[in-house]
Amino acid sequence: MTAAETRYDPDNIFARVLRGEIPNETVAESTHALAFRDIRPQAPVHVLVIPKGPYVDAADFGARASDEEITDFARLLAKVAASEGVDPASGGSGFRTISNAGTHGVQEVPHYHVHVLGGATLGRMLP
Ligand code: DGP
Repeated sequence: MTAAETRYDPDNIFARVLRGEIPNETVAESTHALAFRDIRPQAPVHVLVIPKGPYVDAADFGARASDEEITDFARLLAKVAASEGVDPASGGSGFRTISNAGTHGVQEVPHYHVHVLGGATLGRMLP
């Protein structure tokens, strides 16, 4: 096992969601990814998109996932933005994606996930 693989905790909350041990409100699913509603929504639309594979964060996913997994993940995220009605390309008013990593990123769940937030004007986080 590589160092990156051993860094992954197979008992983290989203691994347990993927195993069906914790219920979730699924929004969409693909071969390699799952999208479900955040348990503590910070906006009217707050969906988490996660890969089914054991990746800790965006850098780990980008370094170790296959091209097929990465494409599948991006396509599912696009599908969620459209189905949640927030994708500007299909008449939505827009959305934000956030992915926290590590201590400074204040990542709570150590399984890579992207927050898709929308449904209201969001506060600016960057200058
Ligand atoms: P973060 O790791 O800081 O990017 O945020 C993790 C998010 O996961 C946080 O917004 C709350 C959400 N969350 C934590 N536990 C659960 C859970 O059991 N189910 C769902 N649907 N969301 C969860």
